[in-house]
Amino acid sequence: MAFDTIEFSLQDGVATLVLNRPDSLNSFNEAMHREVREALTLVERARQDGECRALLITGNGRGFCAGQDLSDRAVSPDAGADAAPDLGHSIETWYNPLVRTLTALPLPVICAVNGVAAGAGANIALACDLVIAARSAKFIQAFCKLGLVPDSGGTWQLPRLVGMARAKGLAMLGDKLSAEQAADWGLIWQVVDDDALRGTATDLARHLATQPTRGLALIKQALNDSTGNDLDTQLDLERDLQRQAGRSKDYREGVSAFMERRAPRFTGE
Ligand code: T3D
Repeated sequence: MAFDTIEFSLQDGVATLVLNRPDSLNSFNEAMHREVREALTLVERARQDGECRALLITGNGRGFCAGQDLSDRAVSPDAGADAAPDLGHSIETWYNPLVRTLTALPLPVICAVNGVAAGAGANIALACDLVIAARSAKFIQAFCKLGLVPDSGGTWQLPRLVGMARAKGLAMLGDKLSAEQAADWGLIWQVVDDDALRGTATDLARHLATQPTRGLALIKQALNDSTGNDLDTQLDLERDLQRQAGRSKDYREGVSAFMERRAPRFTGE
């Protein structure tokens, strides 16, 4: 399928979605939202067909994503509130469904942050399961500079990942956070040299796509759900998910391969 604002491919069990509006640092306009949604529908279909077992998201050019395309939001400061765009509608229609889809997708989602990730762009990256950043990348909670509130799950992710003190500093100051600082603070998984980013992220996605991806999806669910659960509820959830995992073909294959001292061949079933 041909896209204008993204690139999309499916190879070796890995779907790769590349944001492709480099002139505006891959900021989101409605066309890109529509195409990202369409691509994620293809990912889900391919997952159900057993052809997609990991998703990699990255961007073209020197930015990963600068959040909302602000050229779609320009209104005279003197115009009344009625002239302002309804940002709640935009969030409800586009950003929230995107974050919900990435979070619920039952396969590993890797984000390769190739450059600046600002506003919603930063928080969409954080909604992915494993975030790898180029050494030159920066994370910016740019919202406060515009009088806005972090969205796309930022106010939920930040205190959980880095603690309330750092979350407030990032959200209220909107300073650039370097990739290395982001990794040191536990915001992201890994930092690599710029020229190694795409290769490292692709290798990781291909590796994950050969693993027991049904089990990885259950791990994702357990860890995501843990944030709202008390220990008792989480123990019950682990029991239920382990029951499901224990019935998978991959579990049987994993145990057989161990007993036979051979490499396992996982299929995600
Ligand atoms: O509205 C809703 O639907 C609600 C949802 C809101 C979610 C949000 O994401 S709100 C936050 C929006 N994003 C921002 O506030 C970030 C704005 N951009 C910046 O602050 C800076 O561009 C960066 C710090 C990200 C990068 O700075 P720098 O110096 O490396 O690059 P630059 O020169 O500012 O940008 C390069 C080009 O990209 C430039 O275009 P030009 O002059 O070369 O033609 C710039 O205008 C364009 N660009 C960057 N960010 C955006 C953008 N164009 C439109 N929208 C952007 N967000």
